[in-house]
Amino acid sequence: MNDYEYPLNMTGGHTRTQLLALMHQRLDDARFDHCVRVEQTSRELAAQYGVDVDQAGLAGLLHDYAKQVAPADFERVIKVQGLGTELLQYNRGVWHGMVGVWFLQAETGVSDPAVLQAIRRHTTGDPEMTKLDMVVFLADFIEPARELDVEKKARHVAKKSLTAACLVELQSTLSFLVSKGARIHPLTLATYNALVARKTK
Ligand code: DGI
Ligand code: FE
Ligand code: FE
Repeated sequence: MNDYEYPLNMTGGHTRTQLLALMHQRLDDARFDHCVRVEQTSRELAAQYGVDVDQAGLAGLLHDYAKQVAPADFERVIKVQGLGTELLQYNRGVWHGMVGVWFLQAETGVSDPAVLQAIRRHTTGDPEMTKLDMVVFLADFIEPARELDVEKKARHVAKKSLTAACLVELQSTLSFLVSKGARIHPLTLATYNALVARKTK
């Protein structure tokens, strides 16, 4: 399928094929296929924006590893690890990245700090987002199966500016969440404001 391999010191000693098998234990086929597409898009964006292609590809591949972990299991980790009761007010949409890395580390041994950070930040973003974090954040939104007009717009903007394309994504996510009456995580808002400031600098 793909002829690349990741450095074993980034993967907890697993070959890519072994990582795919581990992912299949946690994810249904549709989510698994999305992850492989995000891997490919992350590698392309990384090459375009001068980011480490292996870190981006690996983070893209693994970004939704915990997407289908049971909510009760997330709640247990949030409590046991003392991640704060505020976090309990959200749901799997927010938890699977920032809490999901706990499952990823425990079950795969993947330990590269930059890779884990990009996964942790892939849903809300972070005001201190690095280029690697932005690549994975954006790849999730513009992978080839994403076909909404706003996703096409972000794909187009991504040809010129990583920051501007991430802002298109955040505008869309925030509008969507507000339209549903959902609680906005403070990091989602802080990231939006930080990227607006970066863009106007
Ligand atoms: O995991 P994916 O579906 O590929 O994409 P994602 O990780 O970017 O987003 C997962 C969900 O998280 C999506 O439905 C929107 C939601 N989300 C993102 N930011 C926030 C949020 N949900 C709440 N309640 N608050 C947020 O700030
Ligand atoms: Fe996700
Ligand atoms: Fe995703």
